[in-house]
Amino acid sequence: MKDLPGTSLQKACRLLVLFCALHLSATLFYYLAGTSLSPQRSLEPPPSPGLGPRRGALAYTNLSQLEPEPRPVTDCPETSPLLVGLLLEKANPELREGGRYAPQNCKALQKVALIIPFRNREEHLKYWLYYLHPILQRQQLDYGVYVINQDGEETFNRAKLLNIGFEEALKEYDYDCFVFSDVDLIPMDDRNTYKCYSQPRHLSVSMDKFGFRLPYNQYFGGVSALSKEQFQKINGFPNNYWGWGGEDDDIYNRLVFKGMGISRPDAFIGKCRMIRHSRDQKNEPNPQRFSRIAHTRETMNSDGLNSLTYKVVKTEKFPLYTKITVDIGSPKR
Ligand code: UDH
Ligand code: NGS
Repeated sequence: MKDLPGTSLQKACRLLVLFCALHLSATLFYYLAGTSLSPQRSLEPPPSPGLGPRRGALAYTNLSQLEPEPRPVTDCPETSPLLVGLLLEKANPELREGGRYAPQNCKALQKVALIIPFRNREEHLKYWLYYLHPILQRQQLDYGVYVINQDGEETFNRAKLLNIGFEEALKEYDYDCFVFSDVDLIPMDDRNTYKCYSQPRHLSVSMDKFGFRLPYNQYFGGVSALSKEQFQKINGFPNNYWGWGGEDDDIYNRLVFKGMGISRPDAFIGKCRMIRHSRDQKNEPNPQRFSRIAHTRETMNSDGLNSLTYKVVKTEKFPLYTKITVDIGSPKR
């Protein structure tokens, strides 16, 4: 019996539906099997926030496998290859002769002359140079160190030596700031910048020997910084304080009489140590100091830079400083 045309169409449709159902089930099977069988997705470590690109488990395994085997520790060589030789010079390779320095990667904001009054304090000077050079370089200053050495055996005169330092340093370079420092004072914090400010600066404000505080409000001794203009405005420092004491009080008076105030770092940043020592010979307390500081106003315009006389005996350029030995005469008797 021959099939009717309608019946064969029905058969063809059934076949097609069956084929589609089969195709769909196969697709579904492979899809489901695919998700549950991909191992790396479920085993990966969670991304660590903020740690950069995500690394897979494979990467971790490989990295740990690459770690070197610990090597046996051998003896250090007889002579260490890390030694540099002469400490002070080698530790400051960028210094120019005479204790000059300027930063290489930027232009320093100030040209600073460091002036040290000096006689027979070689040990202290070594400490000062050892500590100060690295600090001054970190402070990015264009600087030079001038040790003004009083010649002969006459009574010491700190302020006159500082005046001479000002004049002599200016002959060498166009300094715009002058830091006057005793040889035995070492700052404890490098944020105490050895530079000048809009007002004269007192830097040694918090000394160990005074229990890290000012001995009195007007104290201006130890380390101070004055710009060229500030120094000239007060006619420099007095020349006639022979022996210990009072010259720093006279300088304070001069600043006040010329309408200036004192700028200071805070007591924490201004901490410094004084190298302990006994009193020097020929620097006994000056008995005239009290009467002199009582008359600063009258004397300051005629005693100072404009009355300064001295003779340079010798100038020596050492790697870490310039030493100028001077004959400063004697007190008027
Ligand atoms: N200075 C010298 N040589 C001297 C005298 C003074 O180089 O013979 C210089 C030096 O830079 C010193 C500065 O001048 O740091 C101030 O002098 P100073 O020693 O008179 O002042 P200081 O406050 O000592 O350091 C005061 C006497 C301390 C006696 C302590 C007794 N325990
Ligand atoms: C004052 C002195 C200052 C001196 C200061 C600190 O009495 O010159 O002590 O001295 N003034 C007079 O004598 C008038 S110190 O303790 O550092 O030796 O700087």
